[in-house]
Amino acid sequence: MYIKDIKATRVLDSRGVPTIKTFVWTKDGVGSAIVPSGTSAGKKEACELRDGGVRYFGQDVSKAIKKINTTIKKKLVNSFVIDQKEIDQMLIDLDGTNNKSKLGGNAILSVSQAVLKAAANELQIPVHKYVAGLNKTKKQKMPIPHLNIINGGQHAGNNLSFQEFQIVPMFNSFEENIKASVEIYHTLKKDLEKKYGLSAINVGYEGGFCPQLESSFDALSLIQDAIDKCKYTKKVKLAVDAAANEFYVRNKYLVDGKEHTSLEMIDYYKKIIKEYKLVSIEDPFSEDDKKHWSCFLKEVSKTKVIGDDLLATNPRLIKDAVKKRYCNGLLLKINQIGTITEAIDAFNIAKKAEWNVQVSHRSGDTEDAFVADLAYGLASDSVKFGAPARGERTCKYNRLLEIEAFKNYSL
Ligand code: 2PG
Ligand code: MG
Repeated sequence: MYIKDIKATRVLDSRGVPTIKTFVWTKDGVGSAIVPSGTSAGKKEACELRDGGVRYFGQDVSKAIKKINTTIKKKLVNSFVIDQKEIDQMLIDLDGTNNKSKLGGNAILSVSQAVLKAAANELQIPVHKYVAGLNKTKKQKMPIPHLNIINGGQHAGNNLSFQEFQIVPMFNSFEENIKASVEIYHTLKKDLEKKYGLSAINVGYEGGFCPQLESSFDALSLIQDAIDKCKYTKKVKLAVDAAANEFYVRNKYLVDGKEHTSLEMIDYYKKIIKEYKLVSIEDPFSEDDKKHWSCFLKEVSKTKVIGDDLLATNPRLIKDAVKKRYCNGLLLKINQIGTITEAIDAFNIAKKAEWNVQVSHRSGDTEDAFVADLAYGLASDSVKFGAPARGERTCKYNRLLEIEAFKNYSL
């Protein structure tokens, strides 16, 4: 049950950027974890330690790896591997900063996550079950997937201002949800090719298509048409991640080629909600425009307003947002905060406030499917892992598919 050794090495994320893979060994087992990385990252996220300089254009992580292989290893070897909370606290204390800038949030998370996997291995139970045990989840459940099938913003080489246009299937099983999503994805692909030519079916960072469209309305209409064509109108809804930080310039929002004030954006969102019955909108405003988060929340009733860059999975920021009523949903990204324990705290604070919690991947992701186990183990309301295409996205959907298919088996 004790940690015998820890080693980290450099691997690549889905954008071809270096990231960290860490292994944690116990006497009889091993756990490993690869950390993801964001492109449209919020300002309050845990610091990602990168080398700078010329290697990998400054993106290398050799310093962070060295910290794991020396300082962190020295501190954690001989710790009890199932003491997740204590180990995470040791990592936080060892770092000693409030944004994990000394050791790097990427270094810390890779260790925190690998420790969890090593513990589950040691106990010979599935990772999701171990997560459920950590947080005393009463009943594990399959989350509702949000699949990002048109990419824009920083994730695509097109002119769409919003970053993600998602479909939200609401069938009774995860398998049916994936089936419907795949059918819609391929229908959309055919429609795009027919209407705009082959270049429209190129995909962005998260596997969604990136057609050159005039506005968010066009993107939502195309998706709605594909849903209707597949006869899923009643069961599949729409959602958006605006990622508004990215188009907030000098107190204005640059959307569809025009400048909008915050109040005009409220009207814009109300219009798309009305027309497309969105189930959720993520980051409708910049993290620096908090006032309009609260104004907006007062005006929407059924649509969930999800905070991502605004909250950075940070328990302190989430508590503040609950109090000030900025939003009613949390996007949970473990690398924004840097340890599993703090991510679980974030989850619990949000659930206590009766918020929706959506466990999320990053645009720079990897073949590590841990977030699928985390979502199922915590019984999160929903997940977003990108399109139903490309390995770093499908490995997470596939993990939930296999968990559902073999419910009575230990995997
Ligand atoms: C987001 C994420 C993931 P990134 O904004 O929600 O989809 O993007 O990882 O680039 O921050
Ligand atoms: Mg987001």
